[in-house]
Amino acid sequence: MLQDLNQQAVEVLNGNDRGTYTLPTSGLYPYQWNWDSAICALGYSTYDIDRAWTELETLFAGQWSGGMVPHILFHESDPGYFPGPEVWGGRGPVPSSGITQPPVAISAARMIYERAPEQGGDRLAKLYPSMLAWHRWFMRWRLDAGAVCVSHPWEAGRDNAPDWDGAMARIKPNGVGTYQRRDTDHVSAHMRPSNDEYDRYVWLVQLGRRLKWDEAALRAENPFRVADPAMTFICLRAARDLLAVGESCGFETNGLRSDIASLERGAETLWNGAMGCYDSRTVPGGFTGSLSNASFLCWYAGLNDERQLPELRRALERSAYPIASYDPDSQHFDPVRYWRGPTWAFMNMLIGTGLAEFDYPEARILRDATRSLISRSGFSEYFNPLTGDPAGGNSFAWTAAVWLAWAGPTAGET
Ligand code: 9WN
Repeated sequence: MLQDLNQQAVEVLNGNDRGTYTLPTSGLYPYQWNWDSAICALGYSTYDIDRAWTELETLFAGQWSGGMVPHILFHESDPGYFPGPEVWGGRGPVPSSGITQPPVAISAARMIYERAPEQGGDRLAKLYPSMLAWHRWFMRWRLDAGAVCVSHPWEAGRDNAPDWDGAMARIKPNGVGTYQRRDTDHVSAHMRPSNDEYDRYVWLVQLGRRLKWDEAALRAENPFRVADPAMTFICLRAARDLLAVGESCGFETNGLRSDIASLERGAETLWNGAMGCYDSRTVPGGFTGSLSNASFLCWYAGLNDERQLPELRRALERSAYPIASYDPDSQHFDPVRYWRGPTWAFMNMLIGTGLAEFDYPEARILRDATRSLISRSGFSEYFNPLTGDPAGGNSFAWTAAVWLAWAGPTAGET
């Protein structure tokens, strides 16, 4: 039965494979997404190392001259998605969005290399300067006191997390005009962001396009800036991974040590002592009061922080199908609305990877819980943390990849 799921996972991944990149799922998301691709590459690496590298190479082929790697690459036009390339007006080598996503791809490159160094040395060497340029772009444009900020909820990848509510309320989406959402053609509206949120997402895209995605101009005019624990922790791990492979392979590592120290200091600015968790911080402003699945990525970042353990243990017990993307005891919790409560398998994998590296038994508890969830409800986009029911899109590439790379029985013991 679990072996059948291996086969099904490969079919889901291959079914979304477009040869050199992978769709998150066809219909709802007909393009290449940044952090989805990184997770897919980890899935491919369990049975096809060459295909795993190709996924990352296609992603980096869309890198802008300043180092930014876009969150969506529009390889082939598809009217089924809004906002498409003509709305974004990206200015890179491939039609794209104008924002990025957390750089899981950098850490994925290290993992894939270490899985089969003899097959990946040349490909890693070619990708390394592009990865370093992306890291430096974050350091140049996104830091606040060392924590990494997001400039759009879509950049965080946790689109409608309550973390952004305060910063979103600053936006008055006047003049956004009429547009047609396409996401609710595919998924029931009660599982998706609200229309008020969508107006603000689109308003921010229009602002970026008007400013030609000039980061200095955006820095001055964009009212949305939030220091995000997920972005900070994922950038911190990426920097450590660049340093590790740079040193072992003899690549340039200038500045990485001091960048790591800055990011560590930045992570500490996200510690909300009153709540006992890592929290987002609106800039300017303060803590957002958010205990989310992002709070538990500190171990993934290489920070063995015992202060975060009590809430982790509570999160593992509080819902039958952990880890909820937002604290079930919060007034903002909604078990099916996207990033306001549902469980996301790939976030569990990142959290569990970090926990395993510090030998916490919770790594195994989380992996086993994710295994039962996927066995019960399939390769869904996300899941209701209270009932385990599937939610969002189905036949999702990254959930299948998580099965192969971490949650399934052949993924190796944690
Ligand atoms: C906007 C593809 C992406 C994920 C994000 C997830 C969702 C897009 C959307 O889907 O975002 O980027 O249209 O809702 O929130 O994490 O990368 O799976």
